[in-house]
Amino acid sequence: MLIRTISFLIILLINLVFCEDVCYKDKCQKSTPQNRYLFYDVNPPEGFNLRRDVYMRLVSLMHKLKHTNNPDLNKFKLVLPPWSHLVHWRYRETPEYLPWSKFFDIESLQRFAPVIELHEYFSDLEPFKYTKLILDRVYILQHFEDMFETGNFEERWKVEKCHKPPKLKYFYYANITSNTVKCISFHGPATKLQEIFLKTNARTILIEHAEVVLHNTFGDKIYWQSRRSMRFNVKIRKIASDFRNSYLNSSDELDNTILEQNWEDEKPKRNAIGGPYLAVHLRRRDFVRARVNEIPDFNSVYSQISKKLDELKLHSVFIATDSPEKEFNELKSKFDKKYEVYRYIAPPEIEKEYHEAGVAIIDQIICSHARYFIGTSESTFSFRIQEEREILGFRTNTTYNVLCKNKNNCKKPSVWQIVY
Ligand SMILES: Nc1nc2c(ncn2[C@@H]2O[C@H](COP(=O)(O)OP(=O)(O)OP(=O)(O)O)[C@@H](O)[C@H]2O)c(=O)[nH]1
Ligand SMILES: *[C@@H]1O[C@H](CO)[C@@H](O)[C@H](O)[C@H]1NC(C)=O
Ligand SMILES: *[C@@H]1O[C@H](CO)[C@@H](O)[C@H](O)[C@H]1NC(C)=O
Ligand SMILES: *[C@@H]1O[C@H](CO)[C@@H](O)[C@H](O)[C@H]1NC(C)=O
Repeated sequence: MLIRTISFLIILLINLVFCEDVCYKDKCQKSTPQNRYLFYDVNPPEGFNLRRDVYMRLVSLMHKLKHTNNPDLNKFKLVLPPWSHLVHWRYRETPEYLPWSKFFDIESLQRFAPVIELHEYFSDLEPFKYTKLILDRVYILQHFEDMFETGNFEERWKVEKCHKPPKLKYFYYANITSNTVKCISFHGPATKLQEIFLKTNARTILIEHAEVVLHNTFGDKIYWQSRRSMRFNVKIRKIASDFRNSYLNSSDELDNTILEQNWEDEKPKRNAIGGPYLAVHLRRRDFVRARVNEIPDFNSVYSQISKKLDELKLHSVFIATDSPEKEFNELKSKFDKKYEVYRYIAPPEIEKEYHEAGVAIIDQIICSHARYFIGTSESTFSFRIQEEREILGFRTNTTYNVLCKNKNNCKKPSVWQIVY
C-alpha cells in the first residue's frame, strides 16, 4: 500500500513538473518537443476578408522563420484559429468551429509555410484525448495609446498595462486557457514579433489581436506568394465553376484563366479574358449607414452598370451583394429586358454546409472571373477580388474600378500589381 502511494505521489510530482502544456484524462505531457506553436486570434468584430489579410501577415512571418538558421525560431508552426461567431454571420448559439479546410486548400497553404489546424494540433497529441490546453504565453497586442497624439510611428513594442481586461479562455473553448497573459503595446511589421519569441522559451504562444501587426512589405514577392497560396478548396471552386458554366457561358478554358496545379509554378501574366459578363460587388448593409458619402443610390448604380455593359457590348451582369432580397429586387427591376441580371442564391444544403462565408466566397470567385469588375470603394471584400484577378492575369483596367457616389465623388482604388 505504502509503495503504491509513493509511486502515485511520484507520478503526480512528475506530472506537476512536466505538465505545462497539455493534459490528458490520465496524464500530461509536453507538446512535441521539436516544435513551437504560434496560435493567433483577431479582434472579434473583424470580418472574414480582413481575417484573410491578417493570416497573410502572420504566415509570411512563418515563411521567413522557417528559412532562418536559428533553432529557436525555425521550428514554429502556425495554428489556424477555427472560424466561429463572425459578426456578419447570422448569430448562432453555439460556436461553429469551422476548420480552414472547409474553405481553403490546406496543402496549398502548407506549400508556403507550416500551418496546422487547431483540431490537428490536438490529434497530433493523440492517442490520448486531450482535456485541457494551457498555453505557455498569451500576448495581447494593443496600439500605443500615445501613437496618434504624438505622431510617433516608429517600430517598437513594450509590455504595458492592459487597455482592456484579458479574456480567460480562447477560441470559444472553455478548456483552452493560460496562466501567463501579458499585454504588449506594439507597432511594427509581423517580423518584429521575433523579438518577443526570442525572449521566451515558451512552446505554445498565442497572439491576441493579431490585426495590430502590419505586413512586412505590402505587395512584395512574399506578400503575393502568401496570397497565391490561399487557394479555395476544390469543392467550393467547383460550385462557382458550375454556376459560371450554367448561367454565364464562362469556363477557364474559354476565359483563359487556367492556373497552374501548384501556385509555385505561376508567373505574372496579363492575358486573362474572363467570362462574357460584367461583375459588380455591391456592399450594402452597414456600409450604407456608415459611408453615406460613398455609397450611391440604386438609380445611380443602375446607370453606371448599364453604361459599362453597353460600352463593353455585354448583356449579362453578375451582382454579388450582401443586401436583402427585397432590396436586390428593387435594383434588379431597374434593368429592362436588354440585360440579364444574375445573383448567386445558394441552395439550402450548400448554405448549411458552407455558411455565409462559403456563399460569399462563391460570389467572390464568380466576380474574379468576369471580363470586367466593379467593386465597392474601400471594401475588404472587393480588395480580395481585386487580388484574385491579379493572380488570374487580368489587365488592371478591368479590375480596379469602383461604383461612384456621383461624378464628383469617385475615388479610384489603389492599384496593387503583381510585377514578378
Ligand atoms: N454573399 C455575399 N456576402 C457578402 C457580400 N459582401 C459582403 N458580404 C458579407 O458581409 C461580410 C462582410 O464583408 P467582409 O469583407 O468579410 O468584412 P470586412 O472584412 O469587415 O470587410 P468590409 O467589406 O471592408 O466590411 C462578408 O464576410 C460576407 O459575409 C457579397 O457580395 N456577397
Ligand atoms: C475540451 O473541449 C473540447 C471541445 O469542446 C471537448 O471536445 C473536450 O471534451 C473538452 N474537454 C474537457 C475535459 O472539458
Ligand atoms: C459561349 O461562348 C462561346 C465562345 O466565346 C461562343 O462561341 C458561344 O456561342 C457562347 N454560347 C452561348 C450560349 O452564348
Ligand atoms: C484596357 O487597356 C488596354 C490597353 O491599354 C486596352 O486595349 C483595353 O481596351 C482596355 N480595356 C478596357 C476594358 O478598358
